[in-house]
Amino acid sequence: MKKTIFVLAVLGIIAWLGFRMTQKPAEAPTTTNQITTPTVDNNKIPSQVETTNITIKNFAFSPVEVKIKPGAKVVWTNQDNAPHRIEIATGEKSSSLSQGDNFESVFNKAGEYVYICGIHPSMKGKIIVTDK
Ligand SMILES: [Cu+2]
Repeated sequence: MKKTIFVLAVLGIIAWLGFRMTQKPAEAPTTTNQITTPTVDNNKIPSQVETTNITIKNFAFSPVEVKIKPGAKVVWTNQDNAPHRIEIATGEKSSSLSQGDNFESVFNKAGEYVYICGIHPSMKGKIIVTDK
């Protein structure tokens, strides 16, 4: 009888220690992950995401048509004194871009995306997203 109680007590201590040990490391990696993961991701993003730049100058997009791979990013930069606003056929819109402002969008799905300037609808451009 005494032996049983002793065994139960030992098992109880082991269980308690085990619980403490599983709890403590669980907290520590969470903290380290929060610190290390964004750093790693930040280092990966510039090398992994292809970026294509489009200039807005003299009321025109240049180049007017670009071909990119799925997952690539397009960055529009307004070099005009006049404000421009990107409106993509997907419904995505930029705010009014002043001179020097830029707008970026990532295109994940293959297809052709026509966009215009919401302020000057005669300004048109096209993004072709293709794996080929
Ligand atoms: Cu415009």
